[in-house]
Amino acid sequence: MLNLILFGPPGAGKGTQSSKLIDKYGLIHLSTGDLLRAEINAGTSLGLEAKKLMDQGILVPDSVVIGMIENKLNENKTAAGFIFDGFPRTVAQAEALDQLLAGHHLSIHHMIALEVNEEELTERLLERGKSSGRPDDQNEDLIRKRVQEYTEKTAPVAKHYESQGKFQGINGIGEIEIIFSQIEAIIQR
Ligand code: B4P
Repeated sequence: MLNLILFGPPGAGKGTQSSKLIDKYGLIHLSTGDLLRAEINAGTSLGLEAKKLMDQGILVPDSVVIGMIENKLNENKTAAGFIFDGFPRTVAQAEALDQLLAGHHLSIHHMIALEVNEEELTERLLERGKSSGRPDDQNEDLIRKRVQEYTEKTAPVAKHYESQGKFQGINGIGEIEIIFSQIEAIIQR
């Protein structure tokens, strides 16, 4: 069993590296961003509420994303492991995740943080916005708001896992394959 958190600001490459990890290790990908966008596309009331916040670059309430993760853990009891991508994004979400995993006799093995500066993040997201159709990728002010939310509410989550001896930071700028090999080195350690 391998349970990883991929951590970092918006556009750091969490989704990109997650798909490579899934291919190699057969893990279940739990991306709260993807789960929320699925709710939006399905037109559910949860999706409609989440969209209002996501389109402003604001985090959705903890209770919403914690409930989604709980459902997914219950649906995948025989998984080889999980990649948590974009979750936890607040200290309250991190505490809830620890509790949920303990209830399944599981725990996090590594939190791997992709470190990327704000200028590079903005450039990447505006570039993705040209083809993704994501409203939150198409406006520089909105991207800066997302980075501000990250700095204020999400960055403190690193300390939570640092205190458990699970935090590992790596340079998220450079070739995707080289970043992936650094992640693999952490997993195999
Ligand atoms: P997410 O969907 O999690 O979006 P993200 O942070 O933009 O994605 P990521 O870092 O995975 O970027 P990617 O690899 O694609 O969140 C969206 C919104 O949902 C949030 O703002 C929030 O409102 C809400 N939300 C989600 N989870 C929540 C939670 N837990 N609590 C509350 N609210 C929540 O990479 C970006 C781009 O960079 C891509 O185009 C990629 O090709 C490129 N790239 C990747 N690696 C690269 C590299 N090494 N070099 C150059 N380009 C690279």
